[in-house]
This record gives sequence, C-alpha cells and structure tokens, in this order.
Amino acid sequence: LSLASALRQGLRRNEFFLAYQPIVELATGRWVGAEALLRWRRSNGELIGPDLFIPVAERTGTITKLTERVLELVARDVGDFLARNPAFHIAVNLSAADLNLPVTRTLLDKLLADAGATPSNLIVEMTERALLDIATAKPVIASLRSGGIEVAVDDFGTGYSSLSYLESFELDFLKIDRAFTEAIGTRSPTDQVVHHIIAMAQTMKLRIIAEGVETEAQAEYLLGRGVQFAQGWRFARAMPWSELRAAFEQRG
Ligand code: G
Ligand code: G
Ligand code: MN
Ligand code: NA
Repeated sequence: LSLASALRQGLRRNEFFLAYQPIVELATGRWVGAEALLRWRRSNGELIGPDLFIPVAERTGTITKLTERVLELVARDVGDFLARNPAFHIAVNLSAADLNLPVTRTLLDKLLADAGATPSNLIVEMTERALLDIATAKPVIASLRSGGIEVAVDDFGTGYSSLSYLESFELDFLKIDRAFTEAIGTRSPTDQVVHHIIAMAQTMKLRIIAEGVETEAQAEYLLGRGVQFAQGWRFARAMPWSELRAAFEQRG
C-alpha cells in the first residue's frame, strides 16, 4: 500500500484527528487562541505526523479532502466554545492548493456557521511548502480578509517565497518559524535574522506569533522586542481539544 492510497483509506476510516496548541499572549500569559494540528493514527496504532503525510497529500491531490476533514473536525471539536468565548482564535493550516479553490471559502463559512462563530474567531495559516500561485491566491486572501478572517504567513523564513508573500498579499500575522526561535541567544548568524524578521514585521504592521518557544530566555527576548504572541513547550504542548477547553476554563 503506498502512502498516497493509505491516506485515502485513512480518510475513509476516520483515522485523522486534531491536536490543539495554545497561542499565548506573551505579556500576560493568557491563552488567546489555539492552532489546530493534524494527526494520523493508523489502524496498526502508529501515529504519523503531518511533516510526513502533508507533502504526500499535496503531491497527490488528497490535500483537498484532508483540509475538508480538518475543518469538519474543528467544527465538531470546538462546538459552541467560540460563541461563548468570542475573543478566542482558532488557527487552521491551509495548503497552497486549498487557497486556489473556491470551495475553501465555502468550507470556512460552514465551519463558522456550525460553530456559531464569527470570522474574527478564525486565523488561516498559509504554509509555503508548495509554491503559491500568487495571482490566484491574491483575490482569495483579499476576500477572506474582507470577510473578517485573519491570515497568517506560517513558517516564515523557511519556505519558497516568504518575502514575495509579504509583498503580494495584505496579511495580519507573521509566524516566526521554530528554527529561528531556537537560534535566539546563540550568537549564530541566524540569531541576527530573528532580529531583522521582527523589525520587518513591525514595519509592515504585522502582528507576530513566535513558534517553538521553549525557554524563559526566548520568551523574554521576544517580549522585549515587542512580539505579542507565542506558541511552544514553554507554555503548552498540543493537546486534545477537550483537554485544552478544560485547562482554559480552569485558568479563568
Ligand atoms: O504538529 P507538527 O509539528 O507535526 O506539524 C508539522 C507541520 O505540519 C507544521 O508546519 C504544520 O503547519 C503542518 N500542519 C499541521 N496540521 C496541518 C493541517 O491540517 N494542514 C496542513 N496543510 N498543514 C498542517
Ligand atoms: O504548523 P506549525 O509549523 O506551527 O507546527 C508546529 C509544530 O511544532 C507542531 O508539530 C508542534 O508539535 C511542534 N512544536 C510546538 N511547540 C514546540 C516547541 O516548543 N518545541 C519543539 N521542538 N517543537 C514544538
Ligand atoms: Mn502552522
Ligand atoms: Na509553522
């Protein structure tokens, strides 16, 4: 069985689920949102991460179905949470191929309707493993944003076209890739790059989410440079939605 056909079978058998990693406001430690991260539990019990299967799904066209499933799972997981917590954001990852499809907008609208949520509850993260057709994606992104959904450029600095994205699209968030967060305080050349990414994002009036924050020193550095948001093991790992909701409600 090739991975591509295993993916299709996994979809039929409902082997996919989501883990949610809190997005934290650095200044207060408050959980202001969560990123939905796709997981695949195969019938033999093996857990496979998206780094392995998303590229295959993108190459074989299964990504459209996977994304559809992700949006259904989010709607099912969050239930009426967003209606009760209107300031909370759910971030979902879309692939380039999704952005080029009109059906994506329909699915996002359905997700919001199912969850009784408003567009401002949703952040769309554009990943850049696959090169985006800018001419096609531009009106889609503009339409999402004019509808009130916010858009983030994910894994900034690692993909094909980070800088051209910033030139071509109006965006709301820039997510600093974990590789750059890791370099903070290491005196490596990459450490300097973090500084410049932050300055550039601020010049462009983008809000910043730093990924992979593991240490207090990294959090201090980011906060000191005006980075508002972070994800990472320093704060919380990705977890099942029920666990996140319980922890969120306990935190008050
Ligand atoms: O959670 P983990 O570190 O394994 O995720 C690895 C990568 O897979 C991340 O960069 C993330 O953006 C991507 N990813 C996770 N979930 C999804 C998803 O639902 N759709 C897409 N397209 N990418 C995802
Ligand atoms: O889509 P994105 O690239 O944001 O996915 C984030 C991935 O990074 C997830 O798979 C998550 O499990 C992983 N991750 C999240 N926080 C940390 C962290 O602090 N350290 C490390 N090493 N990995 C993390
Ligand atoms: Mn992401
Ligand atoms: Na990322």
